[in-house]
Amino acid sequence: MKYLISIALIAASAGALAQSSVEIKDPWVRATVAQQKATGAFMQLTAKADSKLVEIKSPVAGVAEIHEMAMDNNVMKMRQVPGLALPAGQPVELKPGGYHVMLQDLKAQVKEGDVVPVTLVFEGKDGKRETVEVKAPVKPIAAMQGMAGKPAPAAGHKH
Ligand SMILES: [Cu+2]
Repeated sequence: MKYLISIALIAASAGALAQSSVEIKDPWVRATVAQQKATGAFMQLTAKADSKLVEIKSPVAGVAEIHEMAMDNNVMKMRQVPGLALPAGQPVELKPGGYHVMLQDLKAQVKEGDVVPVTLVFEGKDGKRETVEVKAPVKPIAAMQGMAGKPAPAAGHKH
């Protein structure tokens, strides 16, 4: 038993050491309908020191790009940006209607309940690159209207 506990502790501290210099919170990918070829991935990034998100990869998509949404002549348009600046200590939101990761050339439908691996490449001020993989759960399109969702089935309802 003691042996098991120490293994668990080692695993936990190794996990902490492996933590990236950018904190990634609440990653998610928007579910698609059949035949849809593109979707968005969203998350909140907080860098410990000034850095940049420079590259995105995901096995579900042939092409992954960093996009921004911006008003252009009163029309909301999105365009690719070469990188996303992450100022130290400042949370940067990737969310519907703003910056997002565009997953294009999807190889299959992305369904609610799936978990999509997304690889993020960050570049520090010194030019050093760091690769971090996150597992982004797939949420239905309605999730963009808020995080409320359906209440969990009444767990206390026992017979
Ligand atoms: Cu886009």
